[in-house]
Amino acid sequence: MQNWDLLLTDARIATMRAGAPDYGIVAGRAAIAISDDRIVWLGDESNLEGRTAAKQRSMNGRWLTPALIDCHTHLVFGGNRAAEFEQRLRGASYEDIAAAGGGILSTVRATREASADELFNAALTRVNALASEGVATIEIKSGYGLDIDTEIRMLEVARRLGRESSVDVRTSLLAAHTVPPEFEHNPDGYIDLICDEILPRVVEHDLADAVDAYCESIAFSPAQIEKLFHKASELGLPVKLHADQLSNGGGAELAARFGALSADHLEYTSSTGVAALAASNSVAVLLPGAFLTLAETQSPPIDELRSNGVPIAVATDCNPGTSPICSLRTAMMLACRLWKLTPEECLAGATREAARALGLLHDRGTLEVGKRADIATWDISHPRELTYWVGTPQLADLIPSRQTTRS
Ligand code: DI6
Ligand code: FE
Repeated sequence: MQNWDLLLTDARIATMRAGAPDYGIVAGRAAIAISDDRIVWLGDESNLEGRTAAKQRSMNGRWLTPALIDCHTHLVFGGNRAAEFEQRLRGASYEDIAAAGGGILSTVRATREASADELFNAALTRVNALASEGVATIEIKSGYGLDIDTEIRMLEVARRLGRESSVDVRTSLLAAHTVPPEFEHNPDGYIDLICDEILPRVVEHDLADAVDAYCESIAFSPAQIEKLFHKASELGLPVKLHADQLSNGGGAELAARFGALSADHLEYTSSTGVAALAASNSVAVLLPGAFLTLAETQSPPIDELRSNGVPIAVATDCNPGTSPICSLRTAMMLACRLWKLTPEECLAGATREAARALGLLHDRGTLEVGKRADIATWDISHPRELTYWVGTPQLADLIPSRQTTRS
């Protein structure tokens, strides 16, 4: 009879399995067995039939869920934009500030000036904040360098965070975040620089797992992004898109045309855009932190996304401009309160659907045999509490147990 590495008993388990009702809850007292960091058995404890493990731990009735996944962050950056937040409170718009050379470009200036260690240390604090509330996988984008050296430095810092912190990091090249000052009058030239130099170098050094872009009037047009996405596809990288955040620029349709992993934001996406996403299997990544911070009033088309069967993920968008929010639990609660997602949709959005949005659903995001044993254990009396409390530490443990900081 097999001897597992670890057996967790007397647990309540919400598997979040696709298609399962009610959080995929395993009835009764449940157990989960782990070998080589994979889930090898899971079910009602009474079906264990005497099988044992090298180590056994009672969960004393605690709730277990898949560890959380933040599938959209910009958490490596220099400086901060608290002063712009004050300007916006006094009435300036995000676009006005960007047009005056602030916005993303002010973070670009601060990021270019920061050393790799400075970027790493500041970002590690944010990674640890997310980990402390149960996050085990984080996507991190570049996009505040907008030149070859700084874009690469950002991605190297993100990779280092994956090696030296407790979380697994997936990286996205977002060189097409906005037009850098050097190319103010030649955005097409900048797209060429990304296609001909930045992207090939990033691929050569295996620094990115995907390519992202910002499709917006203050950033890049669909035609410019198409060129970049063709190059990404040629080099074998999946794509994703900041789509229709401030206006309907056909972003969802563009993402769908390229079979994007995800289309993110979507406040201004039309019915045609939703239908295109549904046909493409792209995930809709909703970012309520940016909606709240920008005092946006146009909500993403939640009902249409739902009725068209588009998978919905929820993420922090942690960034210094539009979402200075380093709490996935807060983003989940906001998605409920602002857009009436159900608590179950939000938990699925921060586990299963977030894994899908990163192309990792085969490997994590639900508690199922064969998947990584990325498990969060909670002091709660029902998983719905995970999209209810904010700022209340309820994480008992992340399994396998992880040090918060390894360096
Ligand atoms: N959309 C966002 O919400 C962030 N980037 C993007 O394309 C904002 C980034 C910033 O303002 O620094
Ligand atoms: Fe973003």
